[in-house]
Amino acid sequence: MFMSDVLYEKRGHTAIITFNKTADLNALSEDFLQKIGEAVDLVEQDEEVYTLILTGAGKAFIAGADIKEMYEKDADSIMVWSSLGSGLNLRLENLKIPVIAAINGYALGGGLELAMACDIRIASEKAKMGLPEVSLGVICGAGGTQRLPRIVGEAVAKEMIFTGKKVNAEEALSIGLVNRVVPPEKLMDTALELAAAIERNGQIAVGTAKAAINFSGTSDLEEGCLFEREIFSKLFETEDQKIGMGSFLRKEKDFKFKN
Ligand code: CO8
Repeated sequence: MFMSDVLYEKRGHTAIITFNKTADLNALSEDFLQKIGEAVDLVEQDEEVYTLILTGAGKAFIAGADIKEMYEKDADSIMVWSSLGSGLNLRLENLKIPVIAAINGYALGGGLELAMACDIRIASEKAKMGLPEVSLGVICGAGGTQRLPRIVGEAVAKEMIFTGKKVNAEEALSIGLVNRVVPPEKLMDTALELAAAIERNGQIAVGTAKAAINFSGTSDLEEGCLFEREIFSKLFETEDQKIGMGSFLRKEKDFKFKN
């Protein structure tokens, strides 16, 4: 499906959203944010989609929020606008399925904020990432100050945010900002292989694991373990549990989960 500057495609159980507004390096304007949101609607409405890959066309994943559009804003209008970005990121983070960011190039400001709301980040060797907002006289407005320290730790996050410096793919790997780095021509294949490895498993279990891991970000250990135990036990009401464990016991290798 083609939605002007956002491309939506399905390959088997994998949905791919490609940011395709190359003239301004996929800068996040209000209109563009809305279009990305519409593509995410398609993912949410389709129960046959098990994983989502986000990537960019051209030399950027997303080079940040649209500076031309932001320049004219005041404190009230920017709140409305940045809540669109924050809302999109929270939606991605809370999608029931795993979301993989395949970072092809620049992921800056709002672009890195969006990538950080994804579950797994794979970077091309050409990727450059950073939160340069302070160089524009502002700070992150879509969760960057909250997610970066959770991912890389507070000290590294503070250095990156206070300096606004960009890190390349290898540096990003060394601080845990991305899961792996691959040559540009292998980026999509790697993301698709990862998606396929996830899709072979029980999808209710994968979604439940995502919910449990996300919960760990906002809870203490005791609460988290309690939450895990509750949703772990609910999985014993699913057919997938009987299929997965039964197949192991019968030594069947070639079996499929319910969905
Ligand atoms: N906004 C608007 N236009 C942009 C942006 C942007 N963020 N980034 C690039 N462009 C445009 C350029 O203006 C240029 O347009 P034109 O051809 O009309 O002059 C075109 O894209 C190509 O860019 P360059 O010529 O600059 O390409 P280079 O390869 O020379 O440089 C860079 C690439 C280094 C990525 C450079 O474009 C750059 O520094 N861009 C800005 C990066 C940045 O500062 N991003 C952070 C923005 S602030 C932010 O994201 C705050 C988020 C707050 C909340 C978000 C809610 C959604």
